[in-house]
Amino acid sequence: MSQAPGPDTFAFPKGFLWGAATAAHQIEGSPLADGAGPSIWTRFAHTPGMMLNGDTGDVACDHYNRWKDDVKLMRELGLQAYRFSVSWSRILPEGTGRVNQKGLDFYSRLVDELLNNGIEPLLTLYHWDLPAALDDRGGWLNRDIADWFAEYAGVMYRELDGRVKKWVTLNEPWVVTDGGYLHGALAPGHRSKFEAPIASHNLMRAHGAAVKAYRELGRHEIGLVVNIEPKYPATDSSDDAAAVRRAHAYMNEQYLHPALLGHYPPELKEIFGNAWPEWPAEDYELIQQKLDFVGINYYTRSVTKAAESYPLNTGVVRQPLGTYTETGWEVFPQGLTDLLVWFKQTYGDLPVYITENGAAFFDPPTAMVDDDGKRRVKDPLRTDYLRKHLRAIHDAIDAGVDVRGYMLWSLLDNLEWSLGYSKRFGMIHVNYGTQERTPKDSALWYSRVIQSHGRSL
Ligand code: LGS
Repeated sequence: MSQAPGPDTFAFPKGFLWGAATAAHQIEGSPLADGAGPSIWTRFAHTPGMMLNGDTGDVACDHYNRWKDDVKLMRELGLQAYRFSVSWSRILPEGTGRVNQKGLDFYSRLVDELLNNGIEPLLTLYHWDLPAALDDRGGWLNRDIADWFAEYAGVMYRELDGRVKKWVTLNEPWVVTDGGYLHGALAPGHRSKFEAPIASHNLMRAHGAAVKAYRELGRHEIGLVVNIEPKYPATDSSDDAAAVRRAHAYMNEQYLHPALLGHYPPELKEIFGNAWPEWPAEDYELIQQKLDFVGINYYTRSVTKAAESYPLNTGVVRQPLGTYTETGWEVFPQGLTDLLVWFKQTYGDLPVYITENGAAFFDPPTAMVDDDGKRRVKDPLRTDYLRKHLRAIHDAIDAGVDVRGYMLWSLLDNLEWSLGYSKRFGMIHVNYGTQERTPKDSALWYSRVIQSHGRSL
């Protein structure tokens, strides 16, 4: 029989960092303001047919103008950390070369405001918005991108390393290649089995080059953020076991293996066949740099079976008794414990941050006004999701995994990439007609969790 949780059951380790996350293109708006160059996402969103309902990031949450108010909201909720990303083409409008001081100033002011409010910044250098000028030169398919990325990273380190102490090179390289180069639902919208491995490999070379540059120019911590989705077999057949192996290698090991172990999992060759190239030995040396932490984004698991699909030959089995979010992802908190334990067993005792976790559930476009005249958004499903996942993290910590913090996805409702504004992940509701922000009930709940350092879970 399981015991009812007592007051200290969910106390988190000292120093555990509670925060929330966003990404530049999803919240900022004003993509061309103050001399910024276009990114592939600005271009993609303006290509007819690519975005649900024709939505674009032109206004988004107008965070580019409302950043000060947004930091105030963070402080009011008691956040200790804020993970955000920098838009490369605000800093280097052509991707390399000329630095746009006004772009740098925007992030510099944001960081100062965070620090003045006692909020620790976690800065992601690349959250998918490649400068369009670099896409015109081949983007992630061009080997030179490792140098381009290190150049941009260097500009940021020089400007902010005194004030930013936690840096992330890339957010979810798997999504960049699977969505951007293999299946085409995300920018730059390519569909090629031959391009995807090249883009993946260059992402990892760029990651390595940026970490290497950090060791020369920075003095704090740097890591990589990956999305991990544990794979469970649909049946105990050997075909399904092989499908799980392929899906796991493709999604969960493709980036962590080279970054931390210095090689790719052998299944990639099996999946991509002759589209998987042999890489020069020195590439692996560049990719495998010492990291200070790994960031893990977790949303769901998949129950996997062997099935005809391109190029993995796997399928996902919907669970008849499962709970699903608005994006159709199964709610499965145990998967987060399992993956953290797997991470420790596979890669050792590296510190881990949960850099994203959260859920889209239906919230109305306008907050309701309660009897007491206050605006409110009741979102019990999100609170339930968050509570269960935080408990799952606690279980992993009990099992010995060194988890250092939790960044809820997301601070604000925002542009969910090609799904536009149709999916709301925020703990703060955004009325896109008025830009009015309303902390949802889940945000008020999270605020109490932070205050009690997890005890109120
Ligand atoms: O907004 C993105 C969030 C939302 O859900 C964020 O920018 C990304 O970093 C991250 O990919 N995000 C995200 N990922 C969940 C992916 C789950 C895919 C499940 C597919 C099952 C069929």
